[in-house]
Amino acid sequence: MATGCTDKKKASEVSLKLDPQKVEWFKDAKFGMFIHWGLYSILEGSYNGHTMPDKSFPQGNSWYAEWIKPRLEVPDDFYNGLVNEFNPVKYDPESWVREACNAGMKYLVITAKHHDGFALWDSKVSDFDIAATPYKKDLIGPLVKACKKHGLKYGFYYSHWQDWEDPDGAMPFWYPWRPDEDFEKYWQRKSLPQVKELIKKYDPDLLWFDTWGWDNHITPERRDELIRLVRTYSDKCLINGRICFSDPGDNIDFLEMHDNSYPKEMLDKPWQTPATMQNSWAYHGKDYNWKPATRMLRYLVSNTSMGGNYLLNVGPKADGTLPAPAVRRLREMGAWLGTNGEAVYGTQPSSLKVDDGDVYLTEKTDGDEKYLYIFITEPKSSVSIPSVLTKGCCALETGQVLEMASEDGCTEIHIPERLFKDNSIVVLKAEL
Ligand code: JFZ
Repeated sequence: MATGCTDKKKASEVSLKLDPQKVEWFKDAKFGMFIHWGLYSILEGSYNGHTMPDKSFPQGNSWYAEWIKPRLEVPDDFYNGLVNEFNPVKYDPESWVREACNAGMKYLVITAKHHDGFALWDSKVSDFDIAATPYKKDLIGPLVKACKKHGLKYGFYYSHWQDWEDPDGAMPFWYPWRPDEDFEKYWQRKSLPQVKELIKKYDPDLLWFDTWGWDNHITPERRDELIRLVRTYSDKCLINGRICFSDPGDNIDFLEMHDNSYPKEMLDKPWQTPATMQNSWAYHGKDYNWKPATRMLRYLVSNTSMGGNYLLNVGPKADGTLPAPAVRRLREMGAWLGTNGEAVYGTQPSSLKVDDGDVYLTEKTDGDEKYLYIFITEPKSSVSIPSVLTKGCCALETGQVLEMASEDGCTEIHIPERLFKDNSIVVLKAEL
């Protein structure tokens, strides 16, 4: 089997830039699964009678359950002691991968280590890892195996900057600033070696690094040191822009939007939006703010129409099961993509523009044929396309031919009311 993991190259042979061909799979993938899972999953967003967000703590106003330790001021001993409780006996990585594939997702990104510093694999450079739990067994390896079996690309979120367990790792902004020479110790002792472990052990298709703001320890020099490390051991692994939020440089492979944020225009690099189904990334037992599947499909379609991907998060419970509301939404989205995926995968943004915020377009070339796909997200009786569509237009799901009329270089497509009766996004297909 082809592997991207390479033997150590000489420093002089390492190019910081990856061959753009290696990003093609990412551009065609459109839809991926993000997984936030770790010790914080045990607490489910609550500690000691307090539930996030809780404004009685100076920094408690956040839904992000993976941030519970600093935000609800959970003592180090208590939090780090959760290693003695983490025991995901119901973990079945193949069922996760099956849900991802059935949802129409083409890649998966899991938190190998989040800000709390806990590693989901048996790390040789830290004892704060899965090997210290009652479960003991590696969580990453079996997931990678299931991804390979089902043809899903896979990558790891790795918190290279924040590490709340390591005495020299970066802390949230309201803590005393970590002197740079201390941070350097963490960087050399844990951060770089763990990234190397992840690549050599699991050969990931991408790495998802995380920084924000402007003032942090990840300088362009450290950014390049990390990129060099990744390129030294892998000739396929993609790197996201948040490796150095303030200055990603020219050698990253794709841009990461802010959480749940959707650009209004095209970007000159491949990109994706990381997004939540609830407010929290990690499982939060009292976050009932589940987004409807149709809304999430609309985000997916909107990003696709602008050439971007949608990385949708699930937060598994500490026992290893996926929350029921997440599973139902994944299946609904997968059902829609099952009949409409032709308009999503392998498509490009269209050069045509429609002046209607509820309509999105993609295009696809298939041999000599060129198709236009029209996504209609709110009920309407017609849509006007700024092109003459002489070859006809139909509803993608049923093949029903729609009436249309051309005038002044535009085509008005008539849409039967019945098409909107089941409340999902309607896709039309036209030949250009
Ligand atoms: C980060 C993490 O802190 C969070 O826990 C989660 O993993 C998410 C996917 O990424 O959150 C961020 C990072 C950057 C910004 C906002 C939230 N930002 O730049 O605005």
